[in-house]
Amino acid sequence: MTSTQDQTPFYITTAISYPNGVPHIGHAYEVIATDAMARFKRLDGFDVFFMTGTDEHGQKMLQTAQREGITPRELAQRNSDAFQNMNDELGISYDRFIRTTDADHHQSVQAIWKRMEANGDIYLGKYSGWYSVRDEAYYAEEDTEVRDGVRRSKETDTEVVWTEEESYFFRLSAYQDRLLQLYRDRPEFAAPQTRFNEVIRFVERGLEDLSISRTTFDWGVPVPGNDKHVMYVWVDALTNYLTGAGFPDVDSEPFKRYWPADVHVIGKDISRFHAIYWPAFLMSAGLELPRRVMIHGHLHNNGVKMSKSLGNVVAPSDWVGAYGLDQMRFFLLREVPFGADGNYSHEAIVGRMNADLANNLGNLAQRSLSMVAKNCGGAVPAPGEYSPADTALLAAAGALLETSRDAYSRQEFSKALEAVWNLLGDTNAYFAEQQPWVLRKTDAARMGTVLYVTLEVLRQVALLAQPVMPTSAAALLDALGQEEGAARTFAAYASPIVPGTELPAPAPIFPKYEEPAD
Ligand code: ME8
Repeated sequence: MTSTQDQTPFYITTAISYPNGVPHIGHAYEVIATDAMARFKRLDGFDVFFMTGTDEHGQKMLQTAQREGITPRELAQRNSDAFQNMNDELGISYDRFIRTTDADHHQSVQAIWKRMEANGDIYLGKYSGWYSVRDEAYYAEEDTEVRDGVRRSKETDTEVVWTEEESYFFRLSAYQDRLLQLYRDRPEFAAPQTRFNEVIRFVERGLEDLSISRTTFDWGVPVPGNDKHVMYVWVDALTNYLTGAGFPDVDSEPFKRYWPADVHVIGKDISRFHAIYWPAFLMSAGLELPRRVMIHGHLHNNGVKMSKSLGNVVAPSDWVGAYGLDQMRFFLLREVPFGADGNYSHEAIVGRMNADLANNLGNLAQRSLSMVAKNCGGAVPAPGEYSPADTALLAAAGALLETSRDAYSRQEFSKALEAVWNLLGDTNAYFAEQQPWVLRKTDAARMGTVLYVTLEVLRQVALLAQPVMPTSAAALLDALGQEEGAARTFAAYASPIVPGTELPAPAPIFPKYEEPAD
């Protein structure tokens, strides 16, 4: 067993959610995708540090708390717990759940501020402009419009209010050239390309200095040396990624090991903050930039945006209850190409559960394992000489680890799963063609070979399914007699299933979805 120190580090994060409400399926989508990536890398021998959490300061939190008649700290505590519970219910393998009210984060935010200030990038001025509390973002006048007597951001449709106050500014305008140079030098810095292009166009239009403090409320981290001001919530929020790695102690082991982050996984509405502001702050602070910002799309309910007023917001736990956790994880990552906007409906979920999981995988496993139980003494049969069909199928399965690595390296989860399920389609065709149930009477040795090949493909499929469906894949690996530990990592991918391995009595892993009786 290699020690962690010998492994290549891999630091991955989600956005940190505003705990001004309870989590919905969009939040679940982001953590599930990031969790699949983290699990894939762990299985592939990396020393993974995976962080998620909650973004607890700012005006939006304050306003929601005031509406509810509680303190922002109480609101943050209540809903941050709800987010953490969601993570636990979804089997998210996070290493740290960070809260921006954590003491070490407070220090970290003040330290990045001081570094930016020491670099001459922060000055005191007066802010007047349009602020959206919902987005915690400023908009230029031309990016707003008045409809029904309310001025709104054209981009996000949220209400903006005229704000005038003394404020510290970050010299974002000075970073335009350096940012454009970064985008040219590192075409992988943000993905997918269409969303990266939007970021590049935005920077090309020119950047204004950014107001980074507020004086009208105090729910935030005080500005060092002037506690009339609290920091703009996005300076505070983005810095969570550094805090997790041990900043401000840049000489600490965790920092040297995990910074810069490998991937920040975020949604499309916050690409500007991550691909423009964040690298500019880090350049100013003299810190390395993250390697990649992966921007996913948003999920829509039957084609309609989720919103509280429409009452179509789905709670993640409802799906876990209705469909099962692994089924839900599979659906989310298989159905929608990561990066695109996605749609979900009961029919689409049931379709995937029945076709991909119950039929293509569950049924194949059940049929082959029951035949082994009945006809091979409950142990993996020994293969004879391979036919061209056996060799072709085993070669195709053997190549899937590389295909998956390649797809995961770009967070193309649906592509990785599509490749595995195409292979399952071929394996089902192979099983039907070879007719092991006929061979049982005519050529028992050949039946053994066909079952062996099928079990070996299932073993490789189960290994690759683990990041997406940890519990079901583990059940399948149990059924295939694979011990926990090394045999379940990708290092074991090319070590075929051992003839003679005793198998437990098979039990169905992916039942068909039945509509509940009224
Ligand atoms: O933006 N589908 O927090 P947040 C998919 N605190 N993803 C969705 C979604 C949907 N329908 N709705 C939201 C914030 N998300 C900030 C982040 S990071 C330093 C600070 C995603 O709670 C959204 O795109 O509004 C974001 O990535 C995440 O959920 C948290 O959103």
